[in-house]
Amino acid sequence: MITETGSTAVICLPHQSMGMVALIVVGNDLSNAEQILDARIPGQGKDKIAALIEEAKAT
Ligand SMILES: [Cu+2]
Repeated sequence: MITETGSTAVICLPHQSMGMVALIVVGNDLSNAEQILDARIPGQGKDKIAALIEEAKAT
């Protein structure tokens, strides 16, 4: 259970390079989005996380 506001990236280790990632945003808090973007996520996973953050910002 996530009880604090903020954003958490969920990364499937074997498939992250194919984009199997997710973003959990609690309380519409994207204040740590830059830290998530700085994380070393290979391949399509990085692009997918960036797209999910942009989508969350737009909602
Ligand atoms: Cu996977």
